[in-house]
Amino acid sequence: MIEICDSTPISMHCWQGDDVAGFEKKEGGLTGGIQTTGNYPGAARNPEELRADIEKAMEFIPGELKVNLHASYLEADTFVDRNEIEPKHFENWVKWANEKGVGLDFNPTYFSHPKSEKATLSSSDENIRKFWVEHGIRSRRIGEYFYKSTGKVCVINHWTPDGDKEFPIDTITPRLQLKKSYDEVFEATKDVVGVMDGIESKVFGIGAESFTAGSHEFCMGYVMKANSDHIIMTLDTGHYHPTEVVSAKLGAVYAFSDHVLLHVSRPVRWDSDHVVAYDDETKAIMDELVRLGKLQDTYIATDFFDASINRVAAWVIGMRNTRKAILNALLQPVDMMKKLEADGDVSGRLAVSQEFKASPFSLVWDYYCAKNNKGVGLEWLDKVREYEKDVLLKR
Ligand code: RNT
Ligand code: ZN
Repeated sequence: MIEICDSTPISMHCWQGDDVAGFEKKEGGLTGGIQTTGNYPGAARNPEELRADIEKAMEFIPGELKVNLHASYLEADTFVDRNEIEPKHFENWVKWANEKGVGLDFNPTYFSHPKSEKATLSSSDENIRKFWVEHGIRSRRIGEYFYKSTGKVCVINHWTPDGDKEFPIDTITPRLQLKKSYDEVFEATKDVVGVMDGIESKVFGIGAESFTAGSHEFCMGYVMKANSDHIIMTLDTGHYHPTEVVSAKLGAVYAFSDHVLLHVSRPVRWDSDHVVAYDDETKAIMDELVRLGKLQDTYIATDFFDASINRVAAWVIGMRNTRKAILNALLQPVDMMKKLEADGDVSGRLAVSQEFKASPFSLVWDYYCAKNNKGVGLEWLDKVREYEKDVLLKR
């Protein structure tokens, strides 16, 4: 079980390190209905600092790792617009990833840009829509470049914030535009290999509270109708109504899909992107994936951004919690519970599942961390504090 846990990749999002700012040489803050709050010192200001911070976090994160980039983390001497991005702008990331032995995932950035103010892929302005379609096309080509240069499949997540503060009168035209745009992106890049494409839905964003073009029904409909081996659903734990949980959706989605991309986050009252906790829902998701026999088919990625605490600590805490939930799930007595259920022993099923919750999991977790030399218990905390003193506070 420890080996399965260890070899299950988690894709760590780069954007925790700099509050989703990116490295484009342009003015303007974070838009798209997402927000980082807090101004803890030490955010990475350039690619070198970001990579150094990721490396520091990696010292304390056990298990197979990938690093997840947004298009806005490109490197170029001058401003390169989103419809001009090319593999060469990510050469340093590839070199670094290969040195570290990690895979790379990718995201087109459909926000924080003057042309994203009203809408992107769902825009009724053909120039704007085409601009973003080109961005999507280029993103898939960069994904293929990552695959070819790292040897690891690149998982691309497509998320667009397009929406409306008020209820639009016409709710179908933007959806038909979005559908057309995704179709055009995939059609123009159908030769691309080594890429999986998650389509991420959302219930609302800040400033787009009443309507989102890429709603759950839209994205699920798109993926199911595409019936493709690479177009899959992305389920972000913060993107549903507060009483809905991703753990309860997986069994239904897997009845129709071979793969799912997970964005592991923590909504607190809303899609607040708090650091992943070792909480009931994170555990329930991993429990469910193991019970379904789908852990290996699920692309697990983290997605949170907290600017109010040490950002390296945020990564370590969130990634360790995600990994903990995977290990804990693998230790469940699944066969026993399935047998009890099949035999109709519903009392036994409840008794076993509840007893398991109090098992001494932390001993196994400590053993796993020690074996991987990633720090037992809170050993990592002093080291991250030292890094804060020596590096982060000097920025
Ligand atoms: C936003 C989505 C999306 C972003 C990242 C930065 O609500 O969750 O995945 O968080 O792409
Ligand atoms: Zn997400």
